[in-house]
Amino acid sequence: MGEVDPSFIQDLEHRPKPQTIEAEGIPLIDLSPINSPDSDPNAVASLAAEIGSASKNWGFFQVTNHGVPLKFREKIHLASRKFFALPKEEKKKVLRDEVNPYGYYDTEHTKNVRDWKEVFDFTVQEPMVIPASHEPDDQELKELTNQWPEYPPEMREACEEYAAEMQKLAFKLMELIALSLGLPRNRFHGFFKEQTTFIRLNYYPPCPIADLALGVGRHKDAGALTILWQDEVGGLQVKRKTDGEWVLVKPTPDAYIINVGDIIQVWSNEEYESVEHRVQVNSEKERFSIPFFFNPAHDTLVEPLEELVNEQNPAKYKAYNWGKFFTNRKRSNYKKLEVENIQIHHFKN
Ligand SMILES: O=C(O)CCC(=O)C(=O)O
Repeated sequence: MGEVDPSFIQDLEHRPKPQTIEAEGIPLIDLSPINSPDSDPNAVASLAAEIGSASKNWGFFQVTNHGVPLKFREKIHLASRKFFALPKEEKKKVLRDEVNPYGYYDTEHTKNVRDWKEVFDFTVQEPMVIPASHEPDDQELKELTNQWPEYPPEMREACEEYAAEMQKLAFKLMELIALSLGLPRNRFHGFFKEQTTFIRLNYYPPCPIADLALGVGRHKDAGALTILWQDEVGGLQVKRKTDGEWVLVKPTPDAYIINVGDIIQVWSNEEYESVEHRVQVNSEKERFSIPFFFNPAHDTLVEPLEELVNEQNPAKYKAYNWGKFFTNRKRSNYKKLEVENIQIHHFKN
């Protein structure tokens, strides 16, 4: 790349620092108590408490012994490598756009600055039903389906198998989060009978202006929960709650990184917090990552759970319609908008 497109350049205050602190403190949590056949209730309770304190103090944690067989992750990672190695014209045969947001894309913007990355998105429950527009009075819905590339031929199978494993892990994590909040284990299940969950394959090519651009600009995840796999290159940075420093999440082999999204922040009435994160790019190495965004049905009215509010702790948010929020947020992925994209703080009481 000779002349770099200025749309990649971050404002001075958002550029990555040359030296980044490694986040020693991000909890590494062993999920074996829920993955053994005769799970001990005391071990599950202390696991839930660990997840609760990580969600409160960091908004992020890593999990090991998560029950996802390695072969599924290896298969999707390999398919992803093969897909992104294809010529642009081939990848663009499954280009995503404002009509169908699933498929390949290389000009995504986060907070109105272009990200140094290429992505391939697919929905987990097909068809995905969402509002046809972000306009509050428009009741029309639309159905979205995936676009699968011809190459590599195993892409669809690899993605679908991996999605099924992620679903299982996501439900287990939501159960632990429910227990950690003193709620019945299956309290969240009803919200995910129908889903707007999707998976993204991220590819970050080496970047000649790694000190000026970001792979993904700072953002919080709008959905309920994210389960992320990152390769050994590293680049994910989390804004530490205690001092606002950007700290690097050191890759842990075979672990998944979990972060609480905005919806859990609202459901928990801010007991847990959705934390800002971003991706630093590398001037020499390419990097791959695979986030799974666990999102409820489009018609979910997101509001603090009634069991968690009372006179002393009144609801901190007004209810909002998830489908409209999601559709509105997606608009800013395609073009540089003149306004800040929609955030949960717009619904604060
Ligand atoms: O690549 C990563 O580590 C994180 C990606 C991410 O935050 C995103 O795709 O929203």
